Amino acid sequence: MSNADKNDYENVIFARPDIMVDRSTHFCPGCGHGIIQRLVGEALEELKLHERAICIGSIGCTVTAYEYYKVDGMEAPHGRAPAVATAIKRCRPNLVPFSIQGDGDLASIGTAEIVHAAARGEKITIIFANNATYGMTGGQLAPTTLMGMYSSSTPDGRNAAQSGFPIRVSEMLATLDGPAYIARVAVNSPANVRKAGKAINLAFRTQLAGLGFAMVEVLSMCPINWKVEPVDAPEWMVKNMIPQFPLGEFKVLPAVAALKKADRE
Ligand SMILES: Cc1ncc(C[n+]2csc(CCOP(=O)(O)OP(=O)(O)O)c2C)c(N)n1
Ligand code: SF4
Repeated sequence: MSNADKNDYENVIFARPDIMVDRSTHFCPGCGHGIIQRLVGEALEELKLHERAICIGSIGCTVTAYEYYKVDGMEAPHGRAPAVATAIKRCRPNLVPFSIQGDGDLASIGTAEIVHAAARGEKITIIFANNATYGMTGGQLAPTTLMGMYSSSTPDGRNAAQSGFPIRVSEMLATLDGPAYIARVAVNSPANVRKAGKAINLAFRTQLAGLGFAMVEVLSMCPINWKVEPVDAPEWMVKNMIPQFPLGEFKVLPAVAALKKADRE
C-alpha cells in the first residue's frame, strides 16, 4: 500500500512508513536487504527522525539506501561510512547519522574504519548486513563467507589454507570498551524480523541518548549468490549461517539496558 492509499482505509494494519519513499526496491527476489531497509524506515519514523537522520550510503547492494528515505543522505567511499558518520556527528551533534553496510564493505575494505569508530565510542548507528558474500559484484569471497561455501573467487569452497576463517564481527567489536550496544539478529522469519526491528530501534535510541557506538549485525539472505531458491534461503540461513554467527546481544551497557527495560514497562 502506498503512503497516499493508506488514508483511504479505516483500519490500516500494514502500510509503508511515511518517512520511506513510495517505490519498490531494486533488490533481487528473496533478498534480505529490503526487509532491513524497511526496519530502518520504521525506526526512523517511530523516533521522528525526519529532520535529523542522515543516511550514509555504503558501497554494495545498499549503495543507494538514502534514496529510500525522505531524509538527508551522503555517499561514502567503500568501507568508509563509519568515518563519514563520525565527521557528521562531531560537526553536527544534533544529527543522527547511520549507515547500512554490507560485510564486504564493513569487514573487508572498511575493517579499520569500523574497528576504530567502535573503539572511539563514536555516537553513530551502524546496521551491518551480513549475507556472507560480496553480493553486488557477483558473489566473491567475503570475510564472513562460511567454511566450505562456494564463492565466485573460491569455486571449490572456502578453505582455511587459502582464505582463513570467517570473522565474527559482533563478538570481535564487543571486546572493545567503546561500544554501547552490539547485537546480532536475522531476517529469516517473522519472529526474527520483529526482534531485528527492536534491536535496530534500540541502536538508534542508543545514539539519541548519547550513549555511544551502536551496531546491529543483521544476517541477511542473498539467494542469488548462495545459489538457492529465494523461498529456500531463510532455511539455508538457519542451517548454515546461524551456527557460525549465533544470534544475541554481545554488548549492552547498563544505560542501554535501562532503555530496553523502559520499553517493557
Ligand atoms: C574502492 C572500491 N573497491 C571495490 C569496489 C567494488 N565493489 C562494489 S560493491 C563491492 C562488494 C560489496 O559487498 P558487500 O559489502 O558484502 O555488500 P552486498 O553487495 O553483499 O550487500 C565491491 C568489492 C568499489 N566500488 N570500490
Ligand atoms: S545480489 Fe544478493 S544482496 Fe544484492 S540485491 Fe541480490 S540478493 Fe540482495
